[in-house]
Amino acid sequence: MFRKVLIANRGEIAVRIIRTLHELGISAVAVYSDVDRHALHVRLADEAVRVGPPLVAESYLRGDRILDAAKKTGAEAVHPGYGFLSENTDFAGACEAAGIAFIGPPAAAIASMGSKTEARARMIDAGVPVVPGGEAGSVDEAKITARKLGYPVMIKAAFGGGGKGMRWVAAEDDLANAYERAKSEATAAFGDGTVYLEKAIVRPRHVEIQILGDRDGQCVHLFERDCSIQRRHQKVVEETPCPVASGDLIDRMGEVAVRAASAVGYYSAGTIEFLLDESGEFYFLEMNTRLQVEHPITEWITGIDLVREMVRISAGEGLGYDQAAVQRRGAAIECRVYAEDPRAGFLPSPGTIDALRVPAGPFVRDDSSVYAGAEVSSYYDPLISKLTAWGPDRPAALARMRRALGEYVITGIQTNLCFHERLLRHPEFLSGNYHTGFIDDHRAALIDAPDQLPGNGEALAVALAVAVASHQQSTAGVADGDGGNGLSPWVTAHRARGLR
Ligand code: MV4
Repeated sequence: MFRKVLIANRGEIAVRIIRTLHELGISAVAVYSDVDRHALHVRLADEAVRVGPPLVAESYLRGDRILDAAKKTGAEAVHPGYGFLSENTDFAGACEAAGIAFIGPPAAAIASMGSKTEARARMIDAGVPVVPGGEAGSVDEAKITARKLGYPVMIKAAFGGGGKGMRWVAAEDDLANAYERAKSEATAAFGDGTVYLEKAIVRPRHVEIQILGDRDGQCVHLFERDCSIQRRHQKVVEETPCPVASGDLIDRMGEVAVRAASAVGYYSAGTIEFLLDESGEFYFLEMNTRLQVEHPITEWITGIDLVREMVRISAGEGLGYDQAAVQRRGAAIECRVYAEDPRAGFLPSPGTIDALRVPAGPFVRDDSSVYAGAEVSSYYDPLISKLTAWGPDRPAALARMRRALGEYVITGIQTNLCFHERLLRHPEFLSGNYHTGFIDDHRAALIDAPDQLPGNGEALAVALAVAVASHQQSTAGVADGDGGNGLSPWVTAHRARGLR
């Protein structure tokens, strides 16, 4: 096993990785940019190395400097987390060439899955269902392909991601225009304007399967996550089980996911994304060759520490268990807490956190890297916390999440906590019958609706902030600083937000 590992990342995921390293008795090396000098991941690590100025291109994306830091500190392996260099074939290759283990999949598997057209071809060969599609080397070829597939179709960038270079085309009249736009967007974003066509799936759900494989070729799946609650290709809430999927469907998706990973010689943790259509058919979408943001909900239902498994596999250890030994229990949900203002079009809201009260208690986990007085920088992702909760079934997990959200207080910046509180009370979300268009379809109820305690919400919020900032514990039920409304400063935050 490794004695020292460098974490090539920042924020909550760097903190989360350091925690597992410490549980394994491994020394952790952090890297940081100038604005992160006082960040939690730096404080928690055993050593830390500056890698550059705030801009990611000059710090967290500088593979050369990060490798130098690993060599200098004697780290035997690098964990890339998610984002940044985590799916960079050259970086993975450079680590291995330098004799430093890359805690992730082989570089060749990252490369195969990085090209959507190559990935589709490999998946078709492996017998994995993909969305029917075809080539679109010119507008004329696109027309022929689209007629074969039938409208609506999607134009997609071969090297795309995150919805960039992607266009929905309802009818042939719109094809030429959409084609040119997708092509120029793909060229600008990915330096390669190659596009192809897929038949459009109407109102799909995004359901993904977590897999784990070792270097001896053993591979298992750890069930699914439903990630359909997204906004502009940014996930907001994830849950497991998928509320509409039968055990039989998940067994079949899991078997296909293992086949997909094995077909590219995959090892480490990875995720196979599927679109699930309204008739219950599923199609391979893409593979994420990294640890994912939403991995904690899988940890909740399986009891398996995914980071620990990645480290063990990278060090050459076998999985040591088969599919039958991977059992699921209960339900889990994640709410991503972003520093953003839903009422201002979800504009990022960087700044200094004044008061912070983090939820805790039974079966609640908060993965974050913030503290009272911490600065949420505009240089990086506005994700400040991943709040997850477990319950024996979906209603219990949701009730726990509502309880936890009600404890959460963050002042000094805007957050989407109120959005989450509303989402977790929305009848349609509670029914489990939602799809990837849910947030757009329910904007009014989730964002624009007025507070349910007119006039009072603001005063309560202020009273609460004062209470938390001064660390008043529960001695006085009705404290002096209650804002004159007669309510305890420890009133739950969702009441302050105008929700029950
Ligand atoms: C699709 C689709 C419908 N039909 N492909 C969006 C991001 C990219 N990774 C794939 N995406 C989609 N591909 C076909 N053939 C609908 C989407 C899509 C989507 C997928 C998953 C989660 C949220 C989404 C939101 C809008 C569109």
